[in-house]
Amino acid sequence: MLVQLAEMGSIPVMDTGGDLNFPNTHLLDVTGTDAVTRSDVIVLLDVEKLEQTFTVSNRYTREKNSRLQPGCKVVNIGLFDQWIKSTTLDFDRLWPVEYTIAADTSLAIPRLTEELRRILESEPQQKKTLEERFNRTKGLHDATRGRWKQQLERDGNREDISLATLSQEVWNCVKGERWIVTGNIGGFTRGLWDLDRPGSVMGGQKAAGLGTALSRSIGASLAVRKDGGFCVAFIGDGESLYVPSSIWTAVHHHIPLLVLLLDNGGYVGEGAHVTWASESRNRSTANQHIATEIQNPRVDFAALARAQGAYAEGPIEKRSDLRPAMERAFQVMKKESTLALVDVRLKGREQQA
Ligand SMILES: Cc1ncc(C[n+]2csc(CCOP(=O)(O)OP(=O)(O)O)c2C)c(N)n1
Ligand SMILES: [Mg+2]
Repeated sequence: MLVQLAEMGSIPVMDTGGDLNFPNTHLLDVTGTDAVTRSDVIVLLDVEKLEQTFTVSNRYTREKNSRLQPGCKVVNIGLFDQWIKSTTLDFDRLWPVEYTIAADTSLAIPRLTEELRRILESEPQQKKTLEERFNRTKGLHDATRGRWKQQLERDGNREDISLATLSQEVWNCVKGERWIVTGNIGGFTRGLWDLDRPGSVMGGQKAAGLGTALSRSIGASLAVRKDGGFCVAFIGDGESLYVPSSIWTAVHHHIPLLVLLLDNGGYVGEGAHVTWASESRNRSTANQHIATEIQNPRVDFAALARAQGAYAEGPIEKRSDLRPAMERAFQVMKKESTLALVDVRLKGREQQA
């Protein structure tokens, strides 16, 4: 539906990181570009957090700057406004919009498409403008996809495992299957995979609550199991330790799930924040490791999974070991309909998000 609307008006489309509604392979997909900064009209369809979408914020100083150019008109279509109440943590600061239209977007999009068709039929001179916009958008799309590929190529000589190479290796293994992916590993699944099947991405987590990743992935796998599907989950080492017993649940119920355990030795995002905060206040960083590192000993995640009857590989540190280990895990997961985990040691303190 959204593809039809976009193609009708040569409209660039941006995904804000929820469930997949527009293929990343489509030439009108401009996710991850600065298209929003140059728009004069923006239509939001089921976008929940306007401030997050429209501002660049500095993680540390908390300073926020609007990405919209002056005079840009925003039309908000969806139902999220209906549940706004009491706490701004749920929805950010209220963002000024031109119109708010309460609607089920599955009904609104066909209506918009029809209306657009009617207008374009009566204004054939618009054709050239649409063509020009299509070409500009295609250029933006290709350049962005190209940058993700370049990053992958740059990591090509590394002996250790980067997020780009991990993402690509997993893709090589599962493409053509009925997967549903969760965890965006620094944007590389969006950047390198072909996400073109509705329902193939399980999007963002509310409140960023740790402990949800494993259990949500098991739920997703359960939902697609009857169609021969399975979930591919990229999960942080810290995150996975919140509810490790959910591994047992997946094994017990024969739920197929491929877990790529992003083992960077701790709460690396948190650790970086502690370091930054200490440095900016002229304090020592000597205690930065406390409550952020999970080391001495490192956790043997493969053993943790095996202890609960799951199949496991790892820790894998070398890139050359990754593909065979993943192939083995993948085969067992499919054949035995169970959870298979690959513990991937990330050097260079790579972060999950
Ligand atoms: C229930 C809960 N407790 C604590 C936090 C704070 N928190 C955010 S990220 C994080 C560490 C995550 O570590 P990991 O999954 O290893 O990811 P990494 O930063 O290493 O990529 C913590 C503790 C949270 N979001 N939710
Ligand atoms: Mg970690």
